[in-house]
Amino acid sequence: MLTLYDYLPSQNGWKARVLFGLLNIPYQTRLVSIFEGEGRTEAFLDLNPAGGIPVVELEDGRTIAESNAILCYAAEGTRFLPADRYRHAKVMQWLFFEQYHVEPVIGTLRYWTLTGRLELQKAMVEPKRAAALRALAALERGLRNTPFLAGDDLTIADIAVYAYGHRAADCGFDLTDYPALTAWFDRVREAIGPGYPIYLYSDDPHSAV
Ligand SMILES: N[C@@H](CCC(=O)N[C@@H](CS)C(=O)NCC(=O)O)C(=O)O
Repeated sequence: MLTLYDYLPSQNGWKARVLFGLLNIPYQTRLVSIFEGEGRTEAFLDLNPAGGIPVVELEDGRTIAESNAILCYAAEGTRFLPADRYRHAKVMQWLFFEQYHVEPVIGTLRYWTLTGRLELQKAMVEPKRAAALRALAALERGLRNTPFLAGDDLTIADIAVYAYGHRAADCGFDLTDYPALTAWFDRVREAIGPGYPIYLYSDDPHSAV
């Protein structure tokens, strides 16, 4: 069985939980106490040299880190990662977009906001907010003429971008003027179905400053 090294308030971890659920992939969870430094231990760095979760450990002990690499591995050969060369490339386009424009921007702002770190990061907040607005505008444009990011059906691109994208309100963004984006949020929510709760950092007393 696969082992998922996870931290519940992480939306990067959430991506893997969702895909494993949709594909009925059995896995066991090993929670990593990232705020207590468990990700920086030798044992964990052997699993992922970058020290972050999620990490998947295969039955034979090999590991895969980076949430979107985990999605690609698990989705290979399924409807969530189309084989068609163009649609495959479109999925990759949005996975790379997510890792540059969404996760380190909306994800980081959300982390600072929900764990009381905004003041500590004061100089970086405005540039991040400007970058987040650019990301939201790009998504609004990209979703105007397509139900899902890579065509007519849900793919891992939607799961990845939705993970932090739909939490933009957690860091104070008002999405009233993003009708295509919010309609896509509804479509993704419906397509993945219930059973994938969002956890807040407040569930972890170690996450506060
Ligand atoms: N780009 C990576 C980011 C991984 C990452 O930064 N994970 C965070 C949780 S969301 C983490 O484990 N941080 C603790 C640390 O790096 O020590 C991914 O998409 O998986």
